[in-house]
Amino acid sequence: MAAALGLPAVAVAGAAEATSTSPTLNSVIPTPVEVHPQADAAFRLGPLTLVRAAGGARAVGDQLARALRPATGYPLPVVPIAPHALPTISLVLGPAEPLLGDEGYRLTVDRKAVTIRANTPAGLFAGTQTLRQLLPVEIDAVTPQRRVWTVPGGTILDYPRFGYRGAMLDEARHFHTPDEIKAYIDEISRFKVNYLHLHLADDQGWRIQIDSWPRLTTVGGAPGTGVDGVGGGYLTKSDYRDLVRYAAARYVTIVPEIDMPGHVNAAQVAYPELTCDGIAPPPRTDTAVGYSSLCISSPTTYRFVEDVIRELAAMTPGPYIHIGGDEAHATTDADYLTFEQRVLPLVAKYGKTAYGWNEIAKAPAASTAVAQYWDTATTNPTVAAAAARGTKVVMSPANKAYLDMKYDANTPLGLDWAGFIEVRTAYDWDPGTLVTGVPESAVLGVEAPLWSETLRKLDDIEFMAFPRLAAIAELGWSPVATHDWASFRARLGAYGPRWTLQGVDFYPSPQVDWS
Ligand code: TNX
Repeated sequence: MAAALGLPAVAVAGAAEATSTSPTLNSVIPTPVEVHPQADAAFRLGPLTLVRAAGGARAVGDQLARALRPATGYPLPVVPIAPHALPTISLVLGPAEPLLGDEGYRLTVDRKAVTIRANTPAGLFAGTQTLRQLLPVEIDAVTPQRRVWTVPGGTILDYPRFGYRGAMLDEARHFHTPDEIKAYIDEISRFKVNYLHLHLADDQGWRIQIDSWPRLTTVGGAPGTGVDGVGGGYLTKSDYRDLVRYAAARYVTIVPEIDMPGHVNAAQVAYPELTCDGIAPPPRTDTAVGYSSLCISSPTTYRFVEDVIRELAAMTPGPYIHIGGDEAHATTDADYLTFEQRVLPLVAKYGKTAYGWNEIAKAPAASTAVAQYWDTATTNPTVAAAAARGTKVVMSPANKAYLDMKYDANTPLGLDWAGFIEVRTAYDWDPGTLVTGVPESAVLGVEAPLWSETLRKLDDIEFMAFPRLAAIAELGWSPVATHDWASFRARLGAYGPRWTLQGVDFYPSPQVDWS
């Protein structure tokens, strides 16, 4: 093609030595709805390739070009209109196609062009994540690589099974910095994960600035807070807003959580008036749960809760405020109901949908809320009854989706109260049929929580999250008919070198043949 146009030949010197095999159209994680490979239709990225993206597609085009430039060394200019003769990656919004919804896309690859079409920029972004996986693994290198950059020919039609595909990071037990959170956002968005839930307060620490209760962070986020006293730190409002923006640019929505009425020891250390006896409890740096409770009969409690919800809602453009509700073992059942009946509606007062751990399903007011299922049982009559009344459910069964569970007895990090979770265990379940009486129509999606009692740094997060997060992402995105361990295992094995090149410290599970 280049020769026919009188253009310089693509720099292929050394390409013959490239060792990795090029991916096929069937290599993508999460696997797409439909894949139709076409022989002899591969697209070759070269020094003259353009990225065509106009209007609402421009930002995604810029991001794609930025992602592809370092390894290829090609300029990849982003232009609104491209001459037909030049090899082009086109990102096109519309014409509207209902099947694709808000996040779907069509990808077409032939010799002349790669075209991604979607109804929305989010759909284009999803398509570009697919495209990155169709390029040779060296595309994830940070320095120029001499090799031939081809994309296999054919077409992909793709859209998600569930609208909610989440990851959760526990900021309370050990604080993770904004840069670490951003790295995690980059890593999860590669798999079309579209929500990041931040667990911002717990017994050991409080990690988000609240102006009307400043000691929450000056005391609750001070040095020495966190498990083992090494997790100090907190997000200022400006840090948080910056994270919200950073995530939004990757089509990830932040879900903030303040856990209540239990898991509040750090708040009570800062403000003793949040206890019933007015006496500050000692700060806690251990990993016990279930010992603290807000004072359910006190008006101060509700002033506090409303202030926190109002300030969180004001800095959160996303639809959800998570109010915890788990393991309230120091709250009586009657008090728990009183509390939830009063607090769940407060979230709606500030324009957001209430979200909580599955215990909130006990409260009638949860019928308009989202319940996060962390139970390990496949029957839970309370959650099933709530689902029948309208509660939507996000599936995070602790024995399958908890990224803080050890892979096996030898895993140096993590906990094991819900069992060991190897990659296959994380993959082999169906969110649409897991819990009796919670039909797929009641399931909003899936989330993989990562509690950080044992996790201090980004490498720790990566080691526990990957590869299992990819398994949960596939359960959330791909049609149930495509579910296939042998296929997933093979695609994962081929993905390993991408993590290596990105510097992601993944767990090399013995269940997978890593390339
Ligand atoms: C249970 S799961 C908790 C957390 C712990 C986690 C550790 C849930 C809603 N609560 O407080 O961090 O176990 O795996």
